[in-house]
Amino acid sequence: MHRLRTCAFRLRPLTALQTVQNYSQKQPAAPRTFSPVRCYSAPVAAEPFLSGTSSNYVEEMYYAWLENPKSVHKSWDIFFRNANAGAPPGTAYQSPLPLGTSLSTMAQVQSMMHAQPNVEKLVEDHLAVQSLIRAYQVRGHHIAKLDPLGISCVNFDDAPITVGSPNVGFYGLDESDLDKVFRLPTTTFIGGKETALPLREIIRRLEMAYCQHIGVEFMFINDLEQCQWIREKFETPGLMQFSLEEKRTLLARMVRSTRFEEFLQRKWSSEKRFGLEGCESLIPALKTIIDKSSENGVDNVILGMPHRGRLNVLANVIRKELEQIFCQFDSKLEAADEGSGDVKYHLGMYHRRINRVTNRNITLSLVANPSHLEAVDPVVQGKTKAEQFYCGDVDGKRVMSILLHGDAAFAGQGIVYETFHLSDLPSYTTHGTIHVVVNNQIGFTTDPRMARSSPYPTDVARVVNAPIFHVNADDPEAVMYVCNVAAEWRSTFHKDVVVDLVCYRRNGHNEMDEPMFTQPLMYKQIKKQKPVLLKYAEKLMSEGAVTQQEYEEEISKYDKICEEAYTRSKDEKILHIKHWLDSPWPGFFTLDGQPKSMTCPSTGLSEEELNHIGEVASSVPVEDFTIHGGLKRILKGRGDMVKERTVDWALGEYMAFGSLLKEGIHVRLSGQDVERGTFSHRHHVLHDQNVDKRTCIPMNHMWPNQAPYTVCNSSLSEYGVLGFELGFAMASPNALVLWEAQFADFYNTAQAIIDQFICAGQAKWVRQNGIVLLLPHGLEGMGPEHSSGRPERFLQMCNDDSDVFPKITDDFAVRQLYDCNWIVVNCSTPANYFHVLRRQILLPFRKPLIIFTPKSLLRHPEAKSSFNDMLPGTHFQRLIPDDGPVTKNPEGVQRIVFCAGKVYYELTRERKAQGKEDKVAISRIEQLSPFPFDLVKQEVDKYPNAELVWCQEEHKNQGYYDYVKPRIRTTINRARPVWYAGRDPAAAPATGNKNTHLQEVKRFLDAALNTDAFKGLS
Ligand SMILES: Cc1ncc(C[n+]2csc(CCOP(=O)(O)OP(=O)(O)O)c2C)c(N)n1
Ligand SMILES: [Mg+2]
Repeated sequence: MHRLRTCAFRLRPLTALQTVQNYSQKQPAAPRTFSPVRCYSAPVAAEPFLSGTSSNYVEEMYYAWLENPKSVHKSWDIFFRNANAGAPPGTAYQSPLPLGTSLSTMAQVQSMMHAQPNVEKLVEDHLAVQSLIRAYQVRGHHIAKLDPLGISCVNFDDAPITVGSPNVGFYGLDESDLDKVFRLPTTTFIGGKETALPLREIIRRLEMAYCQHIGVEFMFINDLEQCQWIREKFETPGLMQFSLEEKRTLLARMVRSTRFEEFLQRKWSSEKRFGLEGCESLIPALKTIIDKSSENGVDNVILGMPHRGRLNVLANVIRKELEQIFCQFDSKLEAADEGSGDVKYHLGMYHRRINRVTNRNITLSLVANPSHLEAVDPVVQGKTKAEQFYCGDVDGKRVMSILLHGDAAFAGQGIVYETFHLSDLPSYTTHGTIHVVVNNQIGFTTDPRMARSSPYPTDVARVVNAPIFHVNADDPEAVMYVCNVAAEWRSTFHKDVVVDLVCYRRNGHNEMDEPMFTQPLMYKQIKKQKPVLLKYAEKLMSEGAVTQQEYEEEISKYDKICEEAYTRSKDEKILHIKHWLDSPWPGFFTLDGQPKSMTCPSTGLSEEELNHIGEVASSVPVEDFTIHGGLKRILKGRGDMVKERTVDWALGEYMAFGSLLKEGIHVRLSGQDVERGTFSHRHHVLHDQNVDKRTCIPMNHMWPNQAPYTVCNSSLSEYGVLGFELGFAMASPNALVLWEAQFADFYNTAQAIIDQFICAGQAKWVRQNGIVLLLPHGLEGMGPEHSSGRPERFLQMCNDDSDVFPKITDDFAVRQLYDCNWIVVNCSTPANYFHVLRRQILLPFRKPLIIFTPKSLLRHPEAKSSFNDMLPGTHFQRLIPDDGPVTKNPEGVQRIVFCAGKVYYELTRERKAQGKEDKVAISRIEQLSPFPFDLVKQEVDKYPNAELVWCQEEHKNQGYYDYVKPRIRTTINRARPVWYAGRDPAAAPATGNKNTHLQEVKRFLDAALNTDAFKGLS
């Protein structure tokens, strides 16, 4: 840190290195190279007086000249005329002629040029000034005073660059030019109403705009209108003026922010709270963003944030009742809700109130999150998108998100990048997020030199051309200013923007930590640092904006509020995590938050509905639309199936989605290549073969007044997109939201979303979520990386007890679902897939549903279902018993093979080949978790003399075996062994060798069907 913290700031113009050398050797200004300007008929690369940065200036002149040749200096007039007439490089420029001279020949002009050296200098000087202005715009932030501690470690490069009046020589100007007046280009607003200013004033104003407490990074944005907008916001003289009232409000907000932390510290000095000390201006920053956005029409703000300052944000931004926060510090508080709960600085919140500044209603929610830094980012975006969707806010004018970040996490976590890349995609955009970074220049004990390779923690935002406003957080007015601009940016351009609050962390990582162990010099400096509230109060007092008495009154007023809330908090005996819900679902539960029933109606459909959906699925419901010939065949095949009253996998899915849409349920399917389907079976979006980008989604032509269907190919991100869909599903229970992995193997890059949110979300935050994961799974000889969705991992995280045979009641099946943390299924028939999707919505509560979906079964001739299995009265089958010859003589059955998924078809084929259809029963466990104890018991009771085998295609240490075995044993009271037929244990999920694959299949099928295989082993 110490090497870098003393680094000199540098500003470098865009001219080539030789310019620097020339300058240091005190030679005249280096010749500038020319960057070609559009529209010239003559090549101009060799014009001696033009530099790479002058093209804007020249272009401006050129357009002005085109409109009116008299509007530019005579020298430019001649230059453009010559250039347009085709003058060779180096000859187009001519010094202007004295008035009255004829321009008859080139030679004459040339000779005049040598007689007018001052004009050449004038042009060069203007270009130099332009270059200087641009240098400030590009790199002013390098020398802005951003770090309250003055020890910033941002290191840009090693070029020896300087700015400011003493260094104008660097641009080919000299001291004598400082008082000369220069015309200002249209790419700056420092002039205000003036069009020309003395150089000295130009520099002063640029320093004011770009080199004080605000550093603006925006010149990488390749949109001129956006750049001009930002320049205007920061360059226009006198913009950063605040009214007395604004200053007093700001002070009051700083008082709340500061005194809240002090209050917690006084009352609970040994509790972790990840206080905000050192960045107290975060609170006015967020309030400013919210006020401004509310003024611009936003009425719903969804926030995501990490630990730092979270309680303060809850108290002073979202306005959670203080006693609700304080009572969380009481360890004797009893939990009122089921589930494990979470620490106070992870809980979410939802609050609707009046914004006092704008007098408009505003809903604020803070999304609950795990410790996993930044994991909540895509979740917030998904929830925001859903809220926009449900209120018809198509361009994000009413609903917006704010994401807070720590400096180390923002730079380090890849999910930040993945989330940024969703920001402009049609089905994922939330039309601009405001990011606020609490840049305390440290992450736990690691300083930035060791934590990132980029100069700023915010550089990741540049990939989406988001402007970045760095601001010294010890200057609350500057903070308020940039936050206003950020909110205006979002409402103007609907694109992401970053506010980087450069601050410090007054304490250790938490209140218990000793920072001097690892950052001694930084913390010596921090100890000397006057608290920002004090600094700001002194400033306002010296300006006469407030009196000492008023300031003290403001403090005691807030301290009193805290004390009173503290007293009330002692009356709280019970902790209701329900009070911390970030996404309530009004009307879905009873008033006390319970499901309205413990039943699930039949998930079947009428014959007419099945026929209708089938017809739409096999047609093109718009006129004059040419589809691909191959697709015609596929649709015809679907039509034939409908006539035969059967469905395959894709059609079964169609039936489920199409029927839910009729019932007003929005269906959203997202993931990589889901529109066609990775395995080319789905085809939910038809593409006109003759008209570019003309598409048709038949599912949206299903019924009058149906709910909309969204199907969207996603970016190539699992973590980001799954998080997003989880957030989308969080917003409403009346939507079926599905995320499909390309192959299930890839889901593990989203593991944090699965572990932290999907598996444990309800237990931690009493928040239900009905997201569906479609995980294409199955060992088909495609090698280790396209085979397994790792069912063992999902099953291992199920919360049901393997050793307890549950009490079987009438509502057993539904109650089991209610009690579980998630549902894991592997359906072997399209009808069952259809039912489980519909059940997901018809249940009176929501649970995540993990479906291992097939690949080869998509086209397997036997993997089809009859309409009969989907009619009214039918339902999802948790276990599909064998209904073949074994049922005729159950006593004679020697073995029951339990299995799940596609291996069933391999087993039945082999059983037939071996002529054992009356000896071996094959029973499919379709819902692995919660485990169908009741149905498994019925099966084993049915075949009293059968030995029990679990067969799976996965390796022994993978798949379902470790989960089902103890549960089957519990079901039979451990009276019989449960044998294993499957692959041996292995590190990789599958072999890369096709031959080995086939041998393995043969071996385990033999074991599964050979009734002598386990003789004598018990
Ligand atoms: C994904 C993840 N990895 C590691 C941690 C452990 N951890 C908690 S806070 C922290 C430092 C965070 O630094 P920063 O983002 O700068 O936030 P600050 O605490 O400084 O506000 C770390 C590494 C975590 N919570 N999440
Ligand atoms: Mg930090």
